[in-house]
Amino acid sequence: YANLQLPDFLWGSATAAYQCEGAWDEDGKGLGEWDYFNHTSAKNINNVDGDVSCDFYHRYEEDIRLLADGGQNTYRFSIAWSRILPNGVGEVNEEGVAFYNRVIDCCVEHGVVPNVTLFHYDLPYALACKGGWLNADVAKWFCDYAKICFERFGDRVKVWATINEPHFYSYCVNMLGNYPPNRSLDMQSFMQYQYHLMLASSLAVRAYREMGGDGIIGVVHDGGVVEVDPTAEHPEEVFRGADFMANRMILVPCLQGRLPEEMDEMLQKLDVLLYRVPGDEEIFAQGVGDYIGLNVYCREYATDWRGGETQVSANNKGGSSKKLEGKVIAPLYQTTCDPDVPRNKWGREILPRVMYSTIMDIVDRYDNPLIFITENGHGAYEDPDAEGVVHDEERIEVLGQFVEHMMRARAEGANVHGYYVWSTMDLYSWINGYQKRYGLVRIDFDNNLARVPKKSWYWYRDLINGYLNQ
Ligand code: BGP
Repeated sequence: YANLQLPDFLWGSATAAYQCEGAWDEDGKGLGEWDYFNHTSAKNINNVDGDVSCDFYHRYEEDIRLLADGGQNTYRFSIAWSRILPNGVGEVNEEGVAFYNRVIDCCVEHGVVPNVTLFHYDLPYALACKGGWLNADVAKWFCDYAKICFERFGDRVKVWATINEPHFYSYCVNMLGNYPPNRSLDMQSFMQYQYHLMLASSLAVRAYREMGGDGIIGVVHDGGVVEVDPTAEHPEEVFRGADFMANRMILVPCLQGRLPEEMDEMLQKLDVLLYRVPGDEEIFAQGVGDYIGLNVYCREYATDWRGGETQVSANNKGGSSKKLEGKVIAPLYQTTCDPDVPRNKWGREILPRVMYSTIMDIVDRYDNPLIFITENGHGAYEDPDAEGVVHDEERIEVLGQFVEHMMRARAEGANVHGYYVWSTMDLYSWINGYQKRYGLVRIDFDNNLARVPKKSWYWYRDLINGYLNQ
């Protein structure tokens, strides 16, 4: 890490293209899968879309300036594939390229390191129509798109992520059925998705090196450590099953350049047949990432499978519903509820110490790789005071604890060199619309999209200053 010309520690915040850009059909942008889904589907739970969102497309200067004023030295954002290639493949849309050039230049002018994700859930609709991540050609499509980005932006972008959360994304699309195209409990597609996403990622990593890329490139994983309920009768089996399902289909290819050794055994138990092509092993072997990005929100709290059929659930409605997130993955394990752990309005555990265990699990088992905490956030409903300021003490409290646990891991030797709050400003939440807020900056969606820093913005600025001046 020392050889890269980057700050010793990257302190920043993150967004994703569809969640903040708006301008869904401007300047030659092609239709994205989420555009199509939110415009047409009855499953658009909150009946909202990202057509305008924060209008980052027109207001990026203000957002990046605010971020820099808040002491942040890095900004993680994603590129919308359909802005660069409106049909997913083929002709480049120069206006899309020009937009990201402006964003990147603006970062550089403010001394902000751009950390760029190539795919954050927004597949071009033209490719979705061809089966998307189930199509055997998808890795090549992705790699061709990635190469264009390396070529056009690689002179200024030195930190790349191929895919955001290949595991959680595949899970939402194919098991929960709350991301388009809403397949439910389709284990076959869930596993095939992860396989193709990691194959695509490895192919792009290899291409980056072949092109002489002089930065670093990795994958962003929804890092949730597996912890087993102490009353489980077969804790080792539970751990193996849950860790395979939640982590190892991503971590092993990214960090060790191969598929997990237990994969065939697990797939057999799950009754899944994976489509693989000769030559894939070589791609995995040549596509080892330089780092792993971890989005840390919660853990996978697991216990023995009690015999039911596979089923999954999530709480999409927030405070009004008592539904908890949970799953039964027959015959491997099921998740369980720890009554002593507080939960947020969406039923997710609030447990900052998992930051430490998530990092240390990877340090111990994957040879202490370079790690960035690419997302960590606290979602809430919140109202501003009369001046429009949000007093988000709860966010400050929770994130402060998460940071302490990260620093504890770092003090014990973990190779952690970056931390990003989710999110830079309030934005569209995939299945919760605009009510669930994560931002350091409030966006008034009813009043001209006015930006007002929250209490947490000031807190984060002081925290960064404190660490930088240590
Ligand atoms: C991560 C995604 C982000 C963001 C965040 C919060 O999984 O990478 O894009 O959405 O979760 O999720 P949500 O808005 O669903 O609460």
